[in-house]
Amino acid sequence: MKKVITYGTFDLLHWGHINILRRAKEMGDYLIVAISTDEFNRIKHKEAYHSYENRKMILEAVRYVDEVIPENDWEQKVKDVQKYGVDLFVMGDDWKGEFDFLKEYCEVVYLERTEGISTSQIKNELSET
Ligand code: C2G
Repeated sequence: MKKVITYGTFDLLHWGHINILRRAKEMGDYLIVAISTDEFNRIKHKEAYHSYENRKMILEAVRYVDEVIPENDWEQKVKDVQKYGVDLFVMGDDWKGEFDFLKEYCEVVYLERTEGISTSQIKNELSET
């Protein structure tokens, strides 16, 4: 069974997120999503609208997602890949090259980001109404 992992905040879940989750799942058999905790979001200088628990619950309802684990820090990826027996690491290409150190442990693929949508765009446009 080919296990895939991806990481992110996934706040205000939108079709750009669904595009990468679908493609990531299509590249294997089992998709793990490591979702940023509220504390880690602070480290990423991100303020999520939904709490970790609610973002986790929403992701668990997505057909492409098989398991959701917490992302607590920048350092956990190698451990996660080993602990969960991950074969493939996938991220949007806004992260291209950032996680190439994982190539020692698994396949690393950066997928094209979906243009025209983002959580910050949603927030900005709603705040202008
Ligand atoms: N994404 C995408 N297209 C968009 C928006 C997001 O493909 N229009 C992808 C991002 O490239 C990322 C994933 O969806 O792979 C989740 O995006 P975010 O929730 O913004 O995650 P981010 O803050 O980039 O956190 O350790 C990695 C970090 O946790 C990534």
